[in-house]
Amino acid sequence: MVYTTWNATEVFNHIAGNETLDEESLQPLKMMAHKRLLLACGSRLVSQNGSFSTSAMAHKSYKLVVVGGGAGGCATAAKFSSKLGAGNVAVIEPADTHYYQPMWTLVGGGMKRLEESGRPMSQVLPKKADWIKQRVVTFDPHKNKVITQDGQEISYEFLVVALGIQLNYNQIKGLPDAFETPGVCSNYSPLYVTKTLESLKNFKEGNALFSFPNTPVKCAGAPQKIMYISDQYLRKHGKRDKANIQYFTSLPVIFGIKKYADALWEVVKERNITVNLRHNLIEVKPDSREAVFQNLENPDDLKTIKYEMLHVTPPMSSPDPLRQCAALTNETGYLNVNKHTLQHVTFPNVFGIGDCTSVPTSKTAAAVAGQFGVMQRNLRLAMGGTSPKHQYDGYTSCPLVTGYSKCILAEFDMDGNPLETFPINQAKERRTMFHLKKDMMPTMYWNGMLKGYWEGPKYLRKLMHLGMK
Ligand code: FAD
Ligand code: UQ1
Repeated sequence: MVYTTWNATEVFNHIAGNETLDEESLQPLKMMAHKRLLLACGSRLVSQNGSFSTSAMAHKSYKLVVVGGGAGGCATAAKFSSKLGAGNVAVIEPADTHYYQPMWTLVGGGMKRLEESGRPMSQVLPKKADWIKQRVVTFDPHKNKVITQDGQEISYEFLVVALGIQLNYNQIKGLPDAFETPGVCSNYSPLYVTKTLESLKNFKEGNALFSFPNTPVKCAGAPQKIMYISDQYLRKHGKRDKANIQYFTSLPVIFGIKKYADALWEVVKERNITVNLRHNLIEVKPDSREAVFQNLENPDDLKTIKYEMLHVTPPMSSPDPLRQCAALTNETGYLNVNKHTLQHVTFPNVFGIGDCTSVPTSKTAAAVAGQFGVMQRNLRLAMGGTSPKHQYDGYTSCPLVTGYSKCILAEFDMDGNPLETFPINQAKERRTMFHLKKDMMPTMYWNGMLKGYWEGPKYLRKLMHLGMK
């Protein structure tokens, strides 16, 4: 095990994507962004079949444009399309299916089916909003417009950016091709999540490896939730004594918040799981079934380890079209918003919500819910010509599922302090929290959050603590 001198704030900033890069680290990013910008500009002129696009001159205009129809975008569109009426709100979203991603932990562990986690986008986006089924390729905040892949220019009075975070599997040598081979899986994509259960079913003997990348991620607990579920699966099926379970994390800690980290160290000790801190997965060799990890404290130290099963959490980044717009982003490429008001720091008619923003908290749907309450109120004030006054406290939550009936419900704020809803010790593994995660949260998401009614458990917390928190 490697020990380092990172402090809690550094760890927290790392997970939240809030760390700054030096000029040398930024150089390759800038070159890549420049190349992609040229490609993106090209795609505006040429349609998918290679001919010139007839829609290159199409131009539409809206009071509010929402980019991205995921958790944050859907809630925002629902709230404002009902307030502003038909024809005033557009959502730009390319996907056919809206996924409730938090369910993928349970899909990988065989507790839910993948189909249960998705619904047609047409059913979840509000009827009163125009759905532009396109990918945004260029942001032009100086001209209050965005440009889509098929060349449409969409103008706005107000813009909400809700693009989520980008998965970069291809930054690991050997991926994504190795997903076609036995034992390699990832709960982070609908393409690979069903391979997790398949890998567990086919497990005979050897190493079961679980990785955490050297970038910010969404739901920082998910890479280890599936490890605890896998441990329980292997025990249930009489294969645990043939398995060597190992966690390889780029971080210097098991979890960013000490209260929950202490509880998780107890879990790994009790379950006989090995934790390797400051190790980053850099290559998968499917022919020899080996994974290569780099020791981040000593980069020349590469460890090649045989696997029977390898669960990959990919490196992630701000989405390319956003990263390429320097006017909108901070030095790490995320949408540069005021962390309390969620208004853009230089364009007052631009707001952000969710994983694509610079807000220094752990990226989760629970955080999106908390941000939504603040953002929609501040956006309404901005639309009425008033300055935003509502303040986001950084609330986020990570239900750390540790088996088929147990869960530690981590809840904390942007300073890394626990901010718990229930007046009990939430660092303890509990069956009630497991049912909250597995049975209650999906209903709350589909029927509350996506319709713009769920703003996180702030009022429930006050009630539970008799107004004291
Ligand atoms: P998303 O919901 O990801 O939506 C982004 C949308 O933008 C997508 O629909 C995408 O298609 C669209 N988009 C992307 N690029 C473009 C483009 N160029 N133009 C237009 N649209 C675009 N959170 C929890 O609170 N609790 C959990 O237990 C939990 N567990 C998780 C487990 C896993 C395995 C995963 C993967 C995530 C988990 N999360 C959890 C995290 C949660 O799902 C995300 O934080 C949340 O969905 C973020 O919402 P968002 O609106 O920012 O982005
Ligand atoms: C939450 O609000 C939320 O967003 C919808 C989640 O995402 C699925 C969560 O996992 C959790 C735990 C919360 C917080 C809710 C309560 C009732 C504590």
